Amino acid sequence: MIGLVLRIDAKSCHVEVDGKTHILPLRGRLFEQRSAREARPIAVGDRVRVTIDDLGGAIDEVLPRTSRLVRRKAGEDDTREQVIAANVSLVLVMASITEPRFQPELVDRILAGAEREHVRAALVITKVDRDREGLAEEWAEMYRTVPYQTFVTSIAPERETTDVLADVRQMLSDNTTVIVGASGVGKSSMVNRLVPGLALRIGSLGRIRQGKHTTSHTQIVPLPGGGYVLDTPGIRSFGLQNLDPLDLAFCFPEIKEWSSRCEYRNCTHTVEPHCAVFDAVEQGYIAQTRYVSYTLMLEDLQR
Ligand SMILES: Nc1nc2c(ncn2[C@@H]2O[C@H](COP(=O)(O)OP(=O)(O)OP(=O)(O)O)[C@@H](O)[C@H]2O)c(=O)[nH]1
Ligand SMILES: [Mg+2]
Ligand SMILES: [Zn+2]
Repeated sequence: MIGLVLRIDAKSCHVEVDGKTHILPLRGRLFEQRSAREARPIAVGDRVRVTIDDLGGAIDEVLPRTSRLVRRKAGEDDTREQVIAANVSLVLVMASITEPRFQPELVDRILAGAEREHVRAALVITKVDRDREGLAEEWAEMYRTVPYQTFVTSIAPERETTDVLADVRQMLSDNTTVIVGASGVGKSSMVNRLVPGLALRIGSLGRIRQGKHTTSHTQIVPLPGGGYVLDTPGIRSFGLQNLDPLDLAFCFPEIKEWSSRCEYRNCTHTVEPHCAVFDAVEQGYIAQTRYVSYTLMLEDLQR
């Protein structure tokens, strides 16, 4: 039988088989077979072959993935990969304009992670009800030139962006979407808003200011109008690894576009003369913040 992994706990997984949820352990051999790079042999969104029997059953095999979103596992010395989600068709990067503050580098890192795996990405900038200076629209304009589809939202009852939320829902209904972003930006709140009756746990601002996370496990939620969303725990960092530094430019669509005009084919767009990317930054065709994110990620990869 084939099932869908809905959620992963320390020793077992929640797997949906024929519309019913089973809690199943993994066969030991799955740990032996996993690639040395991966911290865990299974991820939420995986399709699995399972046996269900009188004793409960087990997960026998993880089927090949159509896509994955992967980052370097958090922690200084850990160089293994963490697969955040498997078999997704859309990565929705979520950031708030304030509380917590907008972090362009984190946004760019996740976007680059999606590009690397050739998964479509889009951006939600939320809590616009708290945006006194109109910064959310400025950031959105910039990301639309990259180009990324970008939504500026609020779910605050009195200042809700109802039309834009309908657009977000429309996009999600066609996809299996993983929502990724820092803790406290409002990921679970957004999923609750889109799924009537759902009550995912939401953080309080006091806890968020103390750096406490609310969502502790990734889980899949089916949407009433079609599609699935994966709500994930907030992340502080998103590192890429096992990537040739020269391939990083391909993870930034606008840098890739300009790089064809650089004088050197192996240009890293940092110190080389006649670099079209550097000129495009100087002339304002590429945003400074995007270029800074690129150079910081490049330094990580060259280390
Ligand atoms: N003002 C305002 N607050 C919001 C909005 N969306 C969410 N919040 C608040 O932001 C806080 C955090 O929301 P969560 O949904 O728990 O954030 P999260 O991204 O799921 O956080 P983690 O699970 O820790 O990753 C809550 O207090 C929400 O009420 C919004 O559009 N405007
Ligand atoms: Mg959450
Ligand atoms: Zn260059």
